[in-house]
Formats: sequence, C-alpha cells, structure tokens
Amino acid sequence: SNAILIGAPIDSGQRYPGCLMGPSAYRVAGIAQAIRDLGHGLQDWGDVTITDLKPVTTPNPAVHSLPETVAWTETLADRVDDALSQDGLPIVMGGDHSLALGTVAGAAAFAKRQGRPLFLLWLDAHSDFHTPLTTTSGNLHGTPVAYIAGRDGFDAFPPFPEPIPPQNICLFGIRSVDPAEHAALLTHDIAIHDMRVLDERGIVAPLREFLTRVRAAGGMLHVSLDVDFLDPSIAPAVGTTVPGGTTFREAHLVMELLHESDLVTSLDLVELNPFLDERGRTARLMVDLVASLMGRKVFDRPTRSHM
Ligand code: DIR
Ligand code: MN
Ligand code: MN
Ligand code: MN
Repeated sequence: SNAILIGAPIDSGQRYPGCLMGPSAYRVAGIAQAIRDLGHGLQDWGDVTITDLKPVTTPNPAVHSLPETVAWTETLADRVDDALSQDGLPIVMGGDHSLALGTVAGAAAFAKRQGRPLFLLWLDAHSDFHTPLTTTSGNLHGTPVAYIAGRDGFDAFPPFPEPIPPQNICLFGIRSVDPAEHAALLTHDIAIHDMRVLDERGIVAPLREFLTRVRAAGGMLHVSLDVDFLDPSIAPAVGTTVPGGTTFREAHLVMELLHESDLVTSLDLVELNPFLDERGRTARLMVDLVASLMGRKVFDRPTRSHM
C-alpha cells in the first residue's frame, strides 16, 4: 500500500505539554524507513498547522482550548480525506487524542462518498466518550468517540459527516472510564473489550469477531492507537498512564492480526509525549508496532492462514 505520513503536532486536547513533539520523535525513530523496508510506497506530507481560530464557545466552563481543537478538527479532516482520495493509507502522527475528532471525520466523509460503512477500532486505556458538556477535566482528548458516535454537545464543531453506528465501534484495552462516560456507554451498543475481558479471553478472539464484522460489511477500518493502550512499564512516555495495559506481545499480536486482515484504511498514533520518554524507547516501540501493522513478521513463512 501507499502510506502517507501526516504530522499533527497538537497538544490542546490535554494539559501536559510535550505531545506536540510527537511527529518529530516518530521521524527520528525511523518510521518512514521502517515502512519502506516492508516494500510499501511512502510519502511524508510534513506537519499540519492551523491558521485562523473561530470564537467558538461551550457552556461547560471546564473546557479549554476549544477554538484550537475545532481548527485542528477541520484541518485534519481535510488532510485525511485528501490522503484517502489519493488511494493512500493515512498514518497520522500525533499529537494528543483530540486529533481523532478530525481524522475520523475525514475518514467518515470519504467513506460516505464511497458508500462504504466505516468501522472504528479504539486501542486505548480510556473510553474517550465524554462530550464537551460532560467532561470534568475539560480535556477534549477525552471526547472523540462521542463525536464519532454522533452524541449531542458538539455544537462548536463541524457536524460529523456520518456518525458511526455504535455497533461499528470497538473499544479495546480500556481500564479507565469516568462516571459520565460509563452511564452513556451503557445506553450505546458499543463493543467494549475492557482489560477484564481481554484478561479472560485473550486478545485474539474478540479482535477476530470485530474484524469478521468489518469484512462482512465491506467496511473501511480506522484504527486509533493511544500510547496508554500499552502497559506503562513498556511505554512510559504518555501523560495519562494507567497500570494494567497490554503487554509487548499482545500489542504486536493485535497489529499482526490487523495486517493479516488487510482491512485497515487509516491509522492514528496518539498521546506520545517524547518529553516523558526514556531515550526514545516509547517512540521506537510505537514505530515497531506500525511495522507489525504494515507486515513485519516475527518469522516469515511462505504462506499464512488468514483469520
Ligand atoms: C479522562 C482521561 N477520562 C478525561 N482521558 C484520557 O480527562 O476525560 N484519554 N486520558 O486518553
Ligand atoms: Mn485516548
Ligand atoms: Mn488514553
Ligand atoms: Mn476519558
């Protein structure tokens, strides 16, 4: 495939400075070469910037940086739609998770024109199901899944092109859900594979169930990978570490299964904070995970069984 790197140095969605260094860290960690080495085409479109801010507001006084986040949403939606329209696989290098307000909107706009359903795989410690009205932290990185699912409260944002039906959304690896998110999730038919479920069932069966549904529907698949999906012991460079995350091999196995499915059409890499990293350790792990998603194998065999 033809990968298109898009840098999104956004850190307005939370309060810990440093995520804006993410795109540089991925480049230094060799993301482009790792993808080329697997035989793919690759373009780097550089880092996106925002220009003019609109005076948007929300009734929730806790929310901060709303005009910036709206501007990023509009700009990134455009870039991702452009990349998909050129038959590319956009890989958006964040930047905090609020960037997914834009990237998934762009994928949804494209999918709508193609008449294809869009599915969402959310690899995260958090459910990110707040709206701007329910968030108590005021950090908009905790809101993208609600925007994508078409919940109310996003008046400041462009209308989401075609909200993803809850049945097409899969939360994977979660272990930190705020009370307001929990209440809202109970009224939505979203597949929730929290760590308790993954401990018991392992990652393979739940992931295959979801991928089987994507394939049967002829769907596009957006994958949003939050660094805190991983256990903090292997991925310390994130502002919101939560113990009990996925292991090195579990995370690679998710990526290997995604590669074998051949279903992924766009990808976010979010919440890396290089200022908190240990000599690039987390950045390199994230690049290695991308390589697994793009076809790097533990051991190459001539033929492989598919899901
Ligand atoms: C928390 C943290 N639920 C909030 N969310 C994070 O601020 O809304 N998402 N860190 O990745
Ligand atoms: Mn997140
Ligand atoms: Mn998270
Ligand atoms: Mn949250």
